[in-house]
Parts: sequence; structure tokens; C-alpha cells
Amino acid sequence: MTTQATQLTPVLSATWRDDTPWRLDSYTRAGGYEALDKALGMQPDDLIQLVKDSGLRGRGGAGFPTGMKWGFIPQDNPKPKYLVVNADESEPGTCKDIPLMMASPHTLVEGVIISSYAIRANTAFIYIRGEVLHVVRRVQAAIAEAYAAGHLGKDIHGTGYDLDIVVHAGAGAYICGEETALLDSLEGRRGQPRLRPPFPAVAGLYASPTVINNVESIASVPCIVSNGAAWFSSMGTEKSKGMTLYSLSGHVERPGQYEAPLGITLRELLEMAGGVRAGHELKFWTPGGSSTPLLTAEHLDVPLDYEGVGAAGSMLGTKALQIFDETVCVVRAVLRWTEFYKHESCGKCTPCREGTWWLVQVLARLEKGIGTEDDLEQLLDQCDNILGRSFCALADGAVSPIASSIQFFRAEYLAHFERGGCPFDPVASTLFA
Ligand code: L3W
Repeated sequence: MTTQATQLTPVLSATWRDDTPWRLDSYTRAGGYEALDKALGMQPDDLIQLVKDSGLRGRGGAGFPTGMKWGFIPQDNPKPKYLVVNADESEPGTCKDIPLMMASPHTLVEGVIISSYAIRANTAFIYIRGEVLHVVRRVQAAIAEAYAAGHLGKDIHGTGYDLDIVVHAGAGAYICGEETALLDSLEGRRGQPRLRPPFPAVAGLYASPTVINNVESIASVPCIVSNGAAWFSSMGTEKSKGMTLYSLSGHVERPGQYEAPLGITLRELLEMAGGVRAGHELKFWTPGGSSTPLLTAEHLDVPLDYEGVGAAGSMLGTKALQIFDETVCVVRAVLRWTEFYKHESCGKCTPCREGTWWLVQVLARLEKGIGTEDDLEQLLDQCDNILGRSFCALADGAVSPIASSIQFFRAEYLAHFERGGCPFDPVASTLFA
């Protein structure tokens, strides 16, 4: 059941429109690092309980309960514990962590310090996507300010707690957003997923207990410490608590990041974003980037929380809402995404390495209008044989837009080979009309 889903609560993005919100003085003026003081006065286990009670779920795609993940760290293990922030934002359409780090890097840094203290880590890593060097520099500058102000390093705020943060720039591979591939990359190896279990919480970075969380998850921690678990869990829905950042892109009047409680609907978000671009109508959209099954105009009132989107047959994922109007050929859009997955497949497992290659071959034929209905069946058969059979979620993600687009737009696929070309291509339309 949806509760207070439409109450707008800019928290993470509250200062984004201020002058220089990324600077320490601006952050401190707005109450920054007060949550750190409060957290350092608490016992680490009480902090873990607070995050559990808040209901915060991972904002990187899977929605796993954050406090529960922290609780998995075995405190009787004598090895060092690590916190790793997954800032490798690369899921197509996802643009929330990078804006957050650019506008308010200290929110992340403060979240890293509190979270590291909670799991008893003395070293934390922020793994940032390699292509966004300006973001790397922004976060590094914030960390330097935090060291200079005594928020980082030895004896933080005179409490005896020590923490160092290391920023690591990836080399631009999508697979390194998968948590275990990220760990391999951080250790200096080629980024490829590891077999789980053991999960990173038990044996992660350098085989030590490691918490890996998304940027937005960690950045949500300071406001939970400041305002309490009940405040956070009063927003959102029954099982998906709190506010979150949705990225709206594509054919929308005002694309950008919209912060709202979980459970808001696309209809409501579109109202905030000025609607689908003038004179056009919604054809299809992704709820959580291209790795989640497509939805259509019939799903405008689906609550955008983990349960609501799941019940509609898709996944909330990274909350990357890509909006496509009626001028877009769904076959071409899906082909572009599939080419991306083929390119980004790490090659470790056969269903993904070979499967994504085959998906592109068949889809490209269909898109050119030289396929047959048998090709469509073959495509669905390939999807069936890939889904759930690959080493990590990359290949499942590749299949999601294909299978769902055929479910909703089979007639459009058929129109391609009936016309001998793409019906949206003006030249082909003239030739075969
Ligand atoms: C300890 C257990 N830990 C689960 C932990 C696990 C991980 C978290 C979620 O994929 C999804 C994927 C993308 N003991 C545990 C445990 N954990 N059981 O919980 O795990 P999991 O396997 O459910 O998901 P995942 O492998 O983290 C994430 C989807 O998100 N996605 C996002 C893509 C974004 C990027 C990017 O921008 N870089 O790749 C979009 O939809 O498809 O389904 O921490 O260790 N028993």
C-alpha cells in the first residue's frame, strides 16, 4: 500500500541549486558533518540497527536491505574490514550518482565515514567510473577538504577513530559495476565477476569482509542519522522506504534528476518534469535502465517501488526512467541496447559472450526488415536460453528489453519484415508503402 508517496522531500538534492554546494564551507553551513558527530557518539552496532530500522534498501539496482548487509560483516574475523562505494554508474539511462557526487560530494564523504565506522572499517574505497574524470576530481577535492578539517585521517573528531578514503578511477567497463568484478578491478586484475557465495560481506576485497554499497545508499546515511529511522521510514511505501533519486531522460520536457519518495508513479513524475515532449505521447519506458523489462503507457500509475514495479513484470533497478514517444522504433532502440551489452560482455561465460553476439545478429536482421517470423521465435528462444544461465546479471539485463518489447510490440516487429524495412525510416516507408 502506498503511503505518502507523493509528498516531495528534497533531502539528497536539497542544496544542489545553491552556490558552490560542493564546497566544505557551504556543506557545513547547511549542517554538514553534524550527523558524523552524532554517529561517532553512538556504538557501531547501534548505527547498524538504526539503518536496519530505517528500512533503507540498496539504491544500485537490487534493493537489498542496507542494514542487513552491514550486519553480515563478521566482527570476529581478525582481517581488516573494508567499505567500497560503487560509483561506477554506467547503466544506460542512469544519471543520479554522478550528479550527486558533482553537486554534493561531502554528503557521500560523510556517509562513507559514518558507514565505515558502523562496520569497523579503517579504509574505504570509492570506485568511480573511469570516463568521468571531472567527478573523480570533485570527490578527491572534497576528501582533501575533509582531511584538512579533521573529518578524515587519524583520531577523527578526537574520538580515536581512524579512516582513510582512497578514490579509484575505473577504466570505463560496464561490467565493473557488478560488485565482484569491481573488486577484481580494484585489486588490479581484469574486472570479471566472481562466483558468489562467498558474498563480499564475508570474503570481498583482498578476501576480507567488505561492504559494497551504491553512492546513493551511502549518501542516504547522514540524513538517517540526523533525523532518525522513523523519519526515513515514514516516507515511501510499506516495503520500500524513504526518498530516492529518479533520473528522467529521453522524450520528456524537463529531463533531469527528481527526488521523491519511493512509490511515486511515472504519471506524477512526468507532471513534475513537464510531461512527454509537446505534441507527442508516451510509447514505452524503462523503470530502471535498459536492464529492466520495458513498460508502456498502461503502466503510468504503477507505484515506483520494488514491489509495484515487480508486480508489473519489471524491476525498479536504478530508477532510470527513459521515456520514448511514438516516433521511436522499439526494434531499433532494443538493437542499440543489445549492441551495448554485446560490447560490454566480459566474455567470462558462454551464455553471455556468445548469446549477446547472437542476439545482435538476429535483431539486426529483424530491424533491417530481412528477417522472418521464425527469426522472432529464434530470438525468444535465445532469450529463454540466456536468462538465468549466465555468471552475473549482465546477460539477464540484455534479455529484458528484448523479451518485453516483443511482448508489447510484436506487431511492430512483424511490420519490419512485412514492409521489408523499418516503418519508422522515412525512405523505407516510401519505398514499401
Ligand atoms: C551477503 C547474502 N550478501 C545478497 C548482497 C550482494 C549485493 C546485494 C544485492 O545486482 C542488480 C542487477 C542489475 N549474504 C547476500 C548478500 N547479498 N545476498 O546484496 O545482490 P543481488 O545479487 O541481488 O544483486 P547485484 O548482483 O548487486 C544488481 C540491476 O541491479 N541494475 C543495475 C545496474 C547498474 C549498474 C551500474 O550502473 N554500474 O551496473 C539495473 O537494473 O541488473 O539485477 O551486494 O552481495 N546471502
